[in-house]
Amino acid sequence: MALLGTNLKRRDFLKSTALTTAAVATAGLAGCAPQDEGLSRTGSNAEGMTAHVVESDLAVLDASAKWVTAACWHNCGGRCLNKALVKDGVVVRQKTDDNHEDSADYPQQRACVRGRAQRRQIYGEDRIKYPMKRKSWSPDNPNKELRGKDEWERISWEEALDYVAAELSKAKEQYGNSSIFAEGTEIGRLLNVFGGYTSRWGTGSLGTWSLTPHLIGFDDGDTGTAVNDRMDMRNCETIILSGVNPAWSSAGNPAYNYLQAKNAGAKFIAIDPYYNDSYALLDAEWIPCYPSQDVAIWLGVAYTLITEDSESNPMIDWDFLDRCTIGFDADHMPEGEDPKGNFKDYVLGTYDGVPKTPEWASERCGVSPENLRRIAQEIVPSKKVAILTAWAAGRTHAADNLPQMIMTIGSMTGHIGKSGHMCGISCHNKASNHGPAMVKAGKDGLPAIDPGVTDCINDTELWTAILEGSYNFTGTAPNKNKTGGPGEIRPIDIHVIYHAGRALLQTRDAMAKGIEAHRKVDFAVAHAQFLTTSAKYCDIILPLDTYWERPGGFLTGNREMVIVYSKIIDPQFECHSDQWIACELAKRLSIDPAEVYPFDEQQQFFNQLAGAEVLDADGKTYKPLVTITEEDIAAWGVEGEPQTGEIGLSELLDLGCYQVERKPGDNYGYIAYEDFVKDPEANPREESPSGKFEIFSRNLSDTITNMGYSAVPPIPEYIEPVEGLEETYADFAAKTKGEYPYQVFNPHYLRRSHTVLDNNPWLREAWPNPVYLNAADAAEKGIAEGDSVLLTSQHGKTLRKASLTQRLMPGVIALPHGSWLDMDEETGVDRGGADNMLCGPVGMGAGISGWNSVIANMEKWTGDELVDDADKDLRVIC
Ligand SMILES: Nc1nc2c(c(=O)[nH]1)N[C@H]1C(S)=C(S)[C@@H](COP(=O)(O)OP(=O)(O)OC[C@H]3O[C@@H](n4cnc5c(=O)[nH]c(N)nc54)[C@H](O)[C@@H]3O)O[C@H]1N2
Ligand SMILES: Nc1nc2c(c(=O)[nH]1)N[C@H]1C(S)=C(S)[C@@H](COP(=O)(O)OP(=O)(O)OC[C@H]3O[C@@H](n4cnc5c(=O)[nH]c(N)nc54)[C@H](O)[C@@H]3O)O[C@H]1N2
Ligand SMILES: [Mo]
Repeated sequence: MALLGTNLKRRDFLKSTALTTAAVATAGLAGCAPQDEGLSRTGSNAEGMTAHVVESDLAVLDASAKWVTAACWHNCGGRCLNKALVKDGVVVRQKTDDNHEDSADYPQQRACVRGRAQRRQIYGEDRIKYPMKRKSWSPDNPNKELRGKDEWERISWEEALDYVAAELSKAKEQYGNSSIFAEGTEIGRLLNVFGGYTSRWGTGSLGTWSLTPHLIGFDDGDTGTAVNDRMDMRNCETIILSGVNPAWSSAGNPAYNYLQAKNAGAKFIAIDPYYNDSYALLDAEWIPCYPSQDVAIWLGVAYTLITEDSESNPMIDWDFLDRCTIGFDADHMPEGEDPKGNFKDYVLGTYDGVPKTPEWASERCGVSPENLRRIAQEIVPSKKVAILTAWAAGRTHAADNLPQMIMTIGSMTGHIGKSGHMCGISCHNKASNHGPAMVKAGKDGLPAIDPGVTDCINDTELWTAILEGSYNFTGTAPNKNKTGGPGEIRPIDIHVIYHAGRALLQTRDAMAKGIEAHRKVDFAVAHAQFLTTSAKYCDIILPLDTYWERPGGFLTGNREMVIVYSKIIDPQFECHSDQWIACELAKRLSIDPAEVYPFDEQQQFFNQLAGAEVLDADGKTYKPLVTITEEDIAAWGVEGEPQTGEIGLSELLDLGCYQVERKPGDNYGYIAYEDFVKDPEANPREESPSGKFEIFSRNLSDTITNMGYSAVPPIPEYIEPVEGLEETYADFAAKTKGEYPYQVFNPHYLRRSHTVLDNNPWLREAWPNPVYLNAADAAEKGIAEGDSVLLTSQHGKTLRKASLTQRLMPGVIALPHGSWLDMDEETGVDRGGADNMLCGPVGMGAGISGWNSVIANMEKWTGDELVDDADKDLRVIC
């Protein structure tokens, strides 16, 4: 097992050349191309790195070694094929997709460096190997204040499960089920049978794109706010990317897909505070802007479109506005509304006396007036244009109308619903390629269990609710139900925190409050693979297996393929799955485990295989994917019926991936909103009350305002964000800067998938995780490359080493998302660069986590110099 488990530090590691060569070759740190493919992609691949053949030690490739498809299950937006070479029960190599020849139309699903370094993770010496207990914790004397600081001791599974069951029972008896706060699908099933628990919800990834699009008719079913498929993107002349970085944050093929559009002749324009690697790859022109101010950008553009439109220079698609939208001007207002409330008059300042000119907008978004006018010229209706944005700009305060603003611009220019024209989201695992899934997994068949408790806390108040005893209840899972509110202040009295999914203490708003909340409750427990931030602040840690140690399953999200992974190795040490833990706890809580899981994980996987479907070549009908025989069913020891599909069960498991081949002109093309735009009367938008795109939406304004966080207007007006640009000034009009003069945003970073893989030594070596500063800003503060920098916000302090760049808008700091907290308990300063140390418990609009609207100060750190992450000790506690 301890194959990679030596605690080598970077310096020692580099001393051994032989070891370095072997490790680099096997981990794929140096390159990304599968070993035995031709160099068909010589330029940059999806990660923006040069493809190159890696060396390999052929000695391990003997007959007893077998390639098996391994899960790469993280939430990085990528869906990539990852194969492990297993010899004598140990993974000795990893590789990626070599199932078929690579081409732009039918690309391989290549894994990134993170995925290929996973072996270093699974075999990490810092795995939680046994149940652990905080030394000073006992049921009668919890010593709560020592959470996060205490030492750990190994205990038996029996003891650990008994403790956890006893604490759950105690909380239920003394304070009721709502006193248990838990996160995790599997533990959620158990706790629902146990009578319920308090859950959480948040706008997470999507920010303002989670609720708004649905309320205004700008949500294309399965895929959310959709754009056209990757083949159609090649028909665009101009592609505007506003806050889009697939090279960092959509692993797999999205950046490669954009490159095909470029090869087909498209010009790229980037509107972003950061000239990121995707823009560099696409040779995009850069229009720098401030973060969190995008509504102002588009208002400046809208003003230009309205005022410069004429018959000889048509800048507005009046026909589109007339047929497909309501609320643009006084003639198109919904019945019963004041005609003066229309969008056009707001932009012109007809009634409020403030025309939203490019000059007005420039002051609020940092884009020069000339550039705002030029953006308008670039997107005129006569051109084939894509206006694409990702979720980042929506993860900001006061941007609840941003999706509506983008939809309004797309409608004004007619770039929606036609080939070569598209407007909306391109992000995460659907980046650059929307449309219905061409192949999909079946359901696991587990019956839903009713929640016994309705309490559900928004992320922005998760920790303050625990500390203060009340919160704003806006419904159970408002984002899933696509509606929220009306808000209702409810008392809440949390005594137990149960972490069994997500990395909440690290990834939710207001981490400093989170630490306090963990030190307040009676008991905290985590299922964990490593001593993550959430686990560190608990009393008991239960050692969790990884997806490599489980029966198998599906990974989906890229419409063209599914990955079917298998078990790679036996569970390491005393690790177990969430389901096993739930069943063991059930027994101790007098619950029959069959009530939680009527059948096991093997049957769940089989059900997904049996129910999997693939789209026929007609592009319309789904048919079963997998052929299953009586023998398969007997060999698997499951219940099921034989069936005929497109591929045999063992062949599918061997390939580990089913990808539908695409060709130009096939039937799988997708044009978002096509039917609606062709004939809005016959194909109304189902979600919006008017059936049209609502540029004026009473539905939006009422629904979100009633949630009780802050008022949202019915048209896309500019609202000052809390902790936005204006708040960096003591006096905005006089332009005197204030105590927190910089804006901070959190790029999703290459080393990690959020917090996952942060502790991987190979990846620490590859990506140091600095804080990115504008070089002129740094010079002004006497900060040089590599200096340690203290960032201070109203909510906390964190340290990182500086990386100076000209690619960042002045006044803006980019602090990568997800770096593990490394708290100096003496000073309260985090040495880990944890982004949520700077974020506060600020809820606006639809309960938005506004991580990209944070303000801070920076200074050169005069304390001890920071140790590079790669030179830090791993957290080995057992
Ligand atoms: N400041 C700031 N905060 C942010 C963001 C930001 O940009 N800035 N981004 C936000 C976004 S977009 C997202 S999606 C969230 C992500 O927030 P999270 O989902 O909380 O982040 P992950 O790091 O992916 O957390 C997954 C956790 O689950 C654990 N895990 C892995 N497999 C299993 C398993 O089988 N069972 C259990 N029980 N646990 C498992 C991992 O070890 C890890 O601790 O963060 C959000 N938070
Ligand atoms: N390597 C890696 N990849 C990931 C993740 C990860 O943690 N690591 N997380 C995954 C997840 S769950 C998600 S939700 C996605 C998130 O993916 P995105 O929502 O796309 O977020 P980012 O990649 O952080 O930022 C994209 C771009 O937006 C810019 N930007 C930031 N704020 C603003 C703004 O206010 N306005 C404008 N115009 N631009 C802005 C940034 O500079 C960056 O260039 O990433 C996914 N991919
Ligand atoms: Mo996300």
